[in-house]
Amino acid sequence: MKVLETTDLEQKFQDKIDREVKIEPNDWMPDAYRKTLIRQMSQHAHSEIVGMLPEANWITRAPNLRRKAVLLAKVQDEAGHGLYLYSATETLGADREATIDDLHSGKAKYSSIFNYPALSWADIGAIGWLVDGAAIMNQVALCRCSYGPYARAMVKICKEESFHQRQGYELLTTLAQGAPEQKELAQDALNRFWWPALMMFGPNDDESPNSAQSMRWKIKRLTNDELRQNFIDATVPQAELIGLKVPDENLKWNEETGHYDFTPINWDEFWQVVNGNGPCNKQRVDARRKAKEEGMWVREAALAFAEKRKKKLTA
Ligand code: FAQ
Repeated sequence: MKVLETTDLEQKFQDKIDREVKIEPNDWMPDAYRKTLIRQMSQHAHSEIVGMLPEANWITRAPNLRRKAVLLAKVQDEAGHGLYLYSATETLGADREATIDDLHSGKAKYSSIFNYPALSWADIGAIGWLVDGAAIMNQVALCRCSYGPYARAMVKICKEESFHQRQGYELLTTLAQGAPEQKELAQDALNRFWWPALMMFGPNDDESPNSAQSMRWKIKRLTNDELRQNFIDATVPQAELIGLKVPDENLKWNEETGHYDFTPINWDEFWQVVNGNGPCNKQRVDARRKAKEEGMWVREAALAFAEKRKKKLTA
């Protein structure tokens, strides 16, 4: 039997990708492909889990039972997304606990957006509408990612995110049509979440070190800038429809390009937040660390039970 050289293997791998054949966990893959997926998928999992914190903080203060039930369901969904994504990351050989420990030590990244506080009830609407909206824009493209387990996880996640986006928009619509003070709250939430939501898509394409290779491997199907532009084009009319103003003086429909023009993003703020200096970075990581420490007895009990059961079954 002919032993394939790495270069042959790499060629076959790329051919498969070019033919739109999914890569599965036991297939040969270049180390760099595996590493890039572990990086992106674990960051994505951490984002889902850390992302529960700003919203969970409002569950006890929801204004009525319907809103409370919806918010509870949404936060639970995010936990589920984190779990699928940690499992999908394990199919690449990553150790789940080590990955989580990287989050708790501050080594691992997670989405910049979750380092901003949710200051008012209107922020719950803005998070659903803008943060889940941006997440969907990105994740719909990831449903076609070349790595099978990630692509399949994304299909279910996108269905749930779509409900999240709608509940957020409906919440803000209700506020925007309410008393002047309620409309003000909605506008203030949009003012604070607009720019951080645009930053979720990552640096501009010419400053994105991972994009070119990830596009070649069809992990990413659209670039950071393409996704950001699609998000702006879809979201600005939604803001106008409910009488809110997007906080960008240079925002203007461009007949020639068929897209909105907008002010360049403040990348200094983005990198400050990514590098640990956002308004809530410390609080978020501390909360996750504390949750692990305080839940340790549950893990220990579950592991002891599993061990006992295993012994019984093999006795
Ligand atoms: N925040 O070369 P690129 C959600 C890092 S889920 C922090 O462009 P890439 C649901 C990037 O990691 C939201 N860091 O990187 C929800 C890289 O650093 P590294 C999360 C960021 O990977 C809603 C460096 O900058 N979604 O919201 C960010 O090709 C409500 C250079 O960047 C995903 O994770 C950022 N915003 O493209 C939950 C989707 N952007 O690792 C609860 C999957 C970039 O080399 C409540 N991820 N960086 O040290 C992706 O699609 C990609 O990883 C990108 C970045 C597009 C985020």
